[in-house]
Amino acid sequence: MTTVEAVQKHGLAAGEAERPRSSDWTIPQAWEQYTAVEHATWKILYERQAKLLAGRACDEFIAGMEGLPISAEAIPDFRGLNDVLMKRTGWRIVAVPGLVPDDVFFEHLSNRRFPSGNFIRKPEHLDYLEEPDVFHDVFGHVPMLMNPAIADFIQAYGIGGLRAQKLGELSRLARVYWYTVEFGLVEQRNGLRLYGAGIASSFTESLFCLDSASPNRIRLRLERVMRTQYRIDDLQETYFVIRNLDELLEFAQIDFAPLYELARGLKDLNPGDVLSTDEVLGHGDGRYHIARRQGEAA
Ligand code: HBI
Ligand code: FE
Repeated sequence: MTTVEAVQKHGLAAGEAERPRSSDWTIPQAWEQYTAVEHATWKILYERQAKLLAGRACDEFIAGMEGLPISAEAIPDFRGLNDVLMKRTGWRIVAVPGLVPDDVFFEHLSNRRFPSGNFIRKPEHLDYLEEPDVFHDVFGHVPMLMNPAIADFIQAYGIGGLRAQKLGELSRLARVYWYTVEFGLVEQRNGLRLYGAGIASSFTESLFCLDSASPNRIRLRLERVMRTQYRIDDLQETYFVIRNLDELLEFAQIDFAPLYELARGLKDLNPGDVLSTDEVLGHGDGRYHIARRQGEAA
């Protein structure tokens, strides 16, 4: 989602009151200023998700979590996370007030800096996110940044994002990020596992993406994903599945320009579309989104 879309959709962005003075939008995490209520919110979210992710998140996600100084007890201090992360993959986390403009986001990623919201959601909105907060960004994204393949892929996305902006192809590239880094599934020896941060940080979606009969699960092909619109305000209708995380590493080497060209000649797809050319691992019955649409029509 672009910042403009987010602001149009949700009204004033959460960080609006304290727009940063620095051009890269970074602010201090100000770890000392988190309140007891904020640490308690983290604890509720952490304990709920940690339990759920055993047997659902991929091995690399679990290994990443175990390697980090991250626990239920408190919102992590970025300084401690960065000591470990820097040594492992050369990434570090920088604090931002919420969504940042696309070019600022890409500039950070292309330099192996991951922007993380420094605030945490309100306890009365545990499952509602207006903008990425510290739980989504740190719990969802940082374990995977411990993995070399994802680490390189996200940096390549940053570099590719700056290029895609110039080509006017940002929406197509953003779909690749959405259906991998945010909502990706991967095949592992014990079955399908989640690795996307949008799923890993969501109670409802970490169940839905693997256990529900509703969504489609389709083998990921780059040119297919680039054509596929996504929803930012609800569970996904389709998840795209990779064979292993090294597949993402291959994408980091590919020149996307010819793929954009190809996709431009074809029409965009709706989130729930299934094509005859798809390798379908599971054709969803769509019951969840059908019910939603009936509810809206009533
Ligand atoms: N800013 N903090 C933050 N986090 C995001 O995930 C993010 C962003 N700005 C732009 C953006 N994502 C997307 O619009 C791009 O990936 C296209
Ligand atoms: Fe995210």
